[in-house]
Amino acid sequence: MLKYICILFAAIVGEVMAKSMFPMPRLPNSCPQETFVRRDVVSLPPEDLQRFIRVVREMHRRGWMDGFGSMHDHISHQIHGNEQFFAWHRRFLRHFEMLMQEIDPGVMLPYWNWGTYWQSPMADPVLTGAYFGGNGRPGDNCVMEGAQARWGRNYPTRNCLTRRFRYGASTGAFWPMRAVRDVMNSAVTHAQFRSRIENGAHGIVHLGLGGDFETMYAPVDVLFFMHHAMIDKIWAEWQSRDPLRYRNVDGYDSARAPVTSSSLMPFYSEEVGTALATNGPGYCYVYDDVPAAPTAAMFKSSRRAAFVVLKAMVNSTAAATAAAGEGGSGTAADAIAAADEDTENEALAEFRRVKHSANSTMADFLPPSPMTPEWLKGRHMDVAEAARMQALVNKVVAQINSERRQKRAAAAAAKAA
Ligand SMILES: [Cu+2]
Repeated sequence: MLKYICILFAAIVGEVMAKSMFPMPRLPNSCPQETFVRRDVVSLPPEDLQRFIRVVREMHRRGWMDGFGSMHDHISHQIHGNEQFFAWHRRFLRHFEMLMQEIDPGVMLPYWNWGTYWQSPMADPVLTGAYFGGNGRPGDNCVMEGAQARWGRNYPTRNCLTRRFRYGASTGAFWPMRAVRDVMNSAVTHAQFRSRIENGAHGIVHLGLGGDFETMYAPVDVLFFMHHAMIDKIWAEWQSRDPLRYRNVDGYDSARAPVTSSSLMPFYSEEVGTALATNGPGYCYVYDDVPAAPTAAMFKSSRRAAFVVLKAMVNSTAAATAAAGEGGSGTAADAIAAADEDTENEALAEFRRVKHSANSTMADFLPPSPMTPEWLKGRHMDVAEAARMQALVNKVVAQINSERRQKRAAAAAAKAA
């Protein structure tokens, strides 16, 4: 049994949580001898999905979703728009996952890979009644289908859980993974990478879903944790390309003080350095298609040296890791990136597109629409960086379109010959 540090939330979150205790389990000092893998939610077998849904419903019943929403809201300026963003959200997700495991120890937080249906998110199964529901209903924007159908919330006011898609019936496009990989390839420092991801691929999903999802209390919606698990996975993949990224951070916090691995994370008061490896002590997880951090040997401060022993990574990762370990110059992540040109994602997106618009099979993909300066500023985001990311994603989508046109032309020519 984990020991709870019960925090009386009244002082921080006001009346709403005054009577209830929001559990803050301490991070364990080591990991069990098992591999805990976070998977794509659509790859979960039905019984695992049902277990996950049962757990989050129980968390909701206990008022914990309100606790997460209010906590995130109250310190929002400290954890967005600066170098606490990645580490703090990793810790926050782990907090959520540990509370999940209080209810059912065998359940892991899955991620929502919005890159699969980036072009037409409304066709994403995750946004249907079979998973976590889509748009709120007309009028009051209440989510009426899926795992959170007719959920209420008590923070910041008593209401239903809401979503309101950006364009009425549509969220607009998200980022294709090829553009995300462009950012992974070009960013050198943590600060660069954080700013480019936060002000690009991350923001557009919050804006697209709208309603509670575009507010600072978005963690009242379970989908927040699955979206941020995807963001965390993207960070983990970028880290896996250079071992130093598991040890060092850079940039500044909200008070313009430098962030180092010994800076403390807001609210949790643990060092940023403790959150830099997903399989480090207390975190103890890996993503199904991201190489794990090398174990203790590379960490100088091995005061807590018990890392997860990794046995059962998925095949592609295991193979890529083995290849990298055999003296190859490329990293495991490079091998994976090379194998994954996102053709599958694009094919899936195109399949849906064709299905949904029979007359426009020749239509180009559309890039996400720009986030407005007002929207960005209200969320501690960077208008100039968002504009640079918009230019990047526009360019990548144009490349994808031109390749598709060439392919079609080649196919037509072959047919004619
Ligand atoms: Cu956040």
